[in-house]
Amino acid sequence: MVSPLAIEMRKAGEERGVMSGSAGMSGPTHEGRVRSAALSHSVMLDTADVEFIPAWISLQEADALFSCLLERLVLKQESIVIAGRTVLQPRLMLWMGDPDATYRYSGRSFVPVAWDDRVIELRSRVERAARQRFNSVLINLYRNGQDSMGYHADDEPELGPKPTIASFSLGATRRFLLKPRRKRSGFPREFALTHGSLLIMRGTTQENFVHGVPKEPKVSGPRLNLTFRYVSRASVGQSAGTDSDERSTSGSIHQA
Ligand SMILES: O=C(O)CCC(=O)C(=O)O
Repeated sequence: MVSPLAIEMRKAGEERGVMSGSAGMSGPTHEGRVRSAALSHSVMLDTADVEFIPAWISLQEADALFSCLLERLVLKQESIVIAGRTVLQPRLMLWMGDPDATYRYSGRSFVPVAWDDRVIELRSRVERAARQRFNSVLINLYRNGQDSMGYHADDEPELGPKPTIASFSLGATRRFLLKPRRKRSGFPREFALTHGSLLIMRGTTQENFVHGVPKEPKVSGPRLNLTFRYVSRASVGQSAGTDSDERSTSGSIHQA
């Protein structure tokens, strides 16, 4: 039984630094590069707490940042271990952050590269929007619609209980799917992650839900996604994490 879905749509507030906006949950993408009224969405789905700001930065700024980051960042296709098998992730990635922000997932340990100046500027703005400090960021490059991320939760022990994760997107609009760990009707829910959008997951979202970015063969352009996190060795032991991470998969939808 799905709990009542409460969707609060409100005018994007000055305090969140929202600029012009459009598109939203299951809404139109910004193909055609048209933006309309500024709307952000706070979505309570059962115990998921997700805030989505479709046009968090202006189109001009998003264009400039996208070209600049594509030029500056060196991303690689990394392998991870799933069920004892070493597989290549279907996308390129880079783990960046404070020197002690080592992150372990899917059988690998990622030591951060030093902060890039443009990413650290972006981090300050994301921190203000999310009202949360971040010491690291996972950067993923989806080269085209064949690249993907399988369903998983960002619930590694280093992230602590009830982590806030802020996900910033540039480039091609991609589908972001969110579904409960236990199968329920009416799911998955979908967000169109547009160029310049910010999606913030809080509270028990990671505990109760998994998320993923499926393949979209019709998408030809690249997309960069930066998910800001706070990792801490002190959190290890407070949170169990799971071994249900499927982020290496091709992006097909796995039923819970
Ligand atoms: O690319 C995305 O929007 C999702 C990224 C993600 O799920 C992650 O970094 O854990």
